[in-house]
Amino acid sequence: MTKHKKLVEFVEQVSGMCRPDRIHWCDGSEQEYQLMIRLMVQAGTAIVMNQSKRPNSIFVRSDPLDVARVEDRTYICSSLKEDAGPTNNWADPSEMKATLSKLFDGSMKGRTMYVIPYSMGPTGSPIANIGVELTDSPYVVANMHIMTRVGTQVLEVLGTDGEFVRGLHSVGAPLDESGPDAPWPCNAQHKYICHFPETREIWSFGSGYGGNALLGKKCHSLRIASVQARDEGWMAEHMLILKLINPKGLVRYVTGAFPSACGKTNLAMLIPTIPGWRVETIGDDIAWMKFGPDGRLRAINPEAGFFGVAPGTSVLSNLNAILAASQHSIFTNCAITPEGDVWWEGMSDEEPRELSDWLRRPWTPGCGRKAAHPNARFTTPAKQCPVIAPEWEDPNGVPIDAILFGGRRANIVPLVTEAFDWQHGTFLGSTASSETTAAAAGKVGQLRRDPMAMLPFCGYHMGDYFAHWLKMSSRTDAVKLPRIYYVNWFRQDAQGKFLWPGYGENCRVLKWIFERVNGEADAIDTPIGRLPVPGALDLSGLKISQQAIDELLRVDIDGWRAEVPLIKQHFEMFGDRLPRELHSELSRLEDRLNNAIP
Ligand code: SAT
Ligand code: MN
Repeated sequence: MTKHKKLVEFVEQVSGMCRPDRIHWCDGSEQEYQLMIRLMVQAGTAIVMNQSKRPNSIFVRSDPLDVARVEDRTYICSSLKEDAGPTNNWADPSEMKATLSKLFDGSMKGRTMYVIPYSMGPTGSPIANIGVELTDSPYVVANMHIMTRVGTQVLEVLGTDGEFVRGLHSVGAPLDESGPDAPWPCNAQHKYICHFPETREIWSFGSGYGGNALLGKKCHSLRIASVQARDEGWMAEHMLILKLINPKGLVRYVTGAFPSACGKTNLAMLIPTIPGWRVETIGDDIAWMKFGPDGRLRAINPEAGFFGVAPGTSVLSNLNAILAASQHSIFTNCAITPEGDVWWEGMSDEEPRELSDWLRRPWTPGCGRKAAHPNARFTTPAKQCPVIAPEWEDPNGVPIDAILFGGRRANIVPLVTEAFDWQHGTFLGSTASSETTAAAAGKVGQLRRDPMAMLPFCGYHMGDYFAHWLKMSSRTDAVKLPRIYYVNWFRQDAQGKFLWPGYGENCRVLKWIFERVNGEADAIDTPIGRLPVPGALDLSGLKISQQAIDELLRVDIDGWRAEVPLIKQHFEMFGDRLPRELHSELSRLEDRLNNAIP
C-alpha cells in the first residue's frame, strides 16, 4: 500500500464510481502473474500451452469484435478543439467525462479492480515516467507485467507526492448473478479510448485489446507523453531503437518510425546478411528522446516487452523474435496446434494438418480462412530477446546517429533517401505515407499520410508537433543532430512483386547509413534528397538484378511531380499551424522537380 494521498484518493474515487467487488494492489511479483493466469484459465480466457513446447505461456482468444486499436473511437479531450488538431477526434473534456462517468458507473460490479503502478522506462531513471492504471482485466495486468515495470518498487519511487499519469480502464461488462462471465468480456457497442492531455489522464472503456487497454503503451507513452515532451522540450516517438555494430566493433544507434505492422520489430532484431555486421535491440515500438549534456539526442525505450505482430514472424523473417517468444509469453488471437503449441500464417512454409483457429473453430489447410487473426500478437519480455543490447536499460539512453522514416509504398518512394538537413528531414517525416495494415480496425491497403508514423498517436495538433520537431534542432549544434533518412522496403515491380528482399537484407541500407554518418559513403543529390551513388550500397552476395536495383533507387520524376499536389492537399489540413519552414520545403521540392530532366 501507499501513503501517496492523491493516489489513494484516485483509487477511492474510481472504485466509488466503478464499484468493483474487490481491489487488488499489484506488487508485480511472479506469484501475482501466475494468479492472473489462473484467473484467466478459470474464466475460459486463456489456455495454458504445452509446457514442454513453450514453458509458462498462454493462448488467449479475444472477442471477434475486439481485435485491434479503434482509431475512430479514440479521442483527445483538450479544453480547446484546435489543440487536438485535424488528425484527432476531439471531445470537450467535461462533456466526455460526463458521458464516460455514466458508462463507468458500476462497470466493475462483480469484478476485481486491479491497481497497477507502472514505470515507463527503468524504475527510478530520470527519464522514466510513472503511471497508475486501474483495470478490471487480469489479461491487462498480465500484459502490463511484461510490457512495463510494475509493482511495489514503483510506489517507492512515487513516494508520498510524486506525479503520475492516471489511467482508468474497464472492459465495460459488469457481472451479475444472471450468467457466467464471457471468455473475453468487452463492450463492443461502447468503446471509448479517451485522453485528457492537460490533466494527464486516460479513460478507456469497452475494449480489452492491445493499445486500447494496455494504457502504458500508446495512450501514455505516445499520446500523453507527446504533449509532455512538447511542454518540456523532448520527444516521444513511435520508433524502434537499434544498435548497429560494424566488423571493427564500432557502434551507431538508429531509431526508426514506421506505422504499426510495417516491420519495426523485424528491423529492431535484424540479423545482418553481411558478414561481420551485427544488430542489437534497444526497443521495437517507442522511443523517448532527450538531449544529453553532451548535446547528443539520447533515446530510451520506455517499454519492457514486445507486443509484436505474430503473422509473418518466422525463423527466417525474425529468428530473434521467435526465440524471444519461446517461453513466458502471451499469444493473443493465434491458432493452436493439436500438440498445444502456437501457429500463425507465415510461421512455417508447411501448414499444420489441423488447428484450432483464433475463433476456436477447427481449421485445416485450404479451408479458405486464416488460422490466426492478421493482428494476432505475442507479448514477450524484452530481456528474452537473444540480441537485446546490454545497455538497453541505461537510464541515460543511447546517443542517436540516424533517424529513419518509412512506410509501405508500392511505388515512387526509393529504397533509401537521405535528407539534406534536419529541416528537410522533418519535411520527409511530415509527408510520410503508408498503405494501412490490420493493426487498426478499418480497411487494409489504403494509402494514407501518416506523419512520423504518429497519425494515430500524436496527442495534440500535428501542425504544432511539426513545429516542435523543427524547434528541437535549435537545442544543439547541427553536427550533433542525428541524420534523417526515408526508407521503403516495399517497392514493387509492374507485376506487383516486391523488388527488395527486405528482412536481414535491410542491413545493406543500414550499412550505407552507418557509413554516411561516418563520412565514408558517397551519395548523389537528387530533387528528393540524397541517394546512394551506384555501387555505394553493398550488394555482395545478394542475388538481385541490376534492373531491380535501378528501379529501387530510381527517382521517378513524373511520379514525384504527381505527389506534390497530394502533399499540398495533406498540408492544407493543418491550416496556419503548419510551420512555414515546411511550406518552403515543399516549394523547394517542387522547384527541384521542375528543373529536373526526367
Ligand atoms: O495495439 S497496439 O497499439 O499496441 C499495436 C500497434 O498498433 O502498434
Ligand atoms: Mn506501434
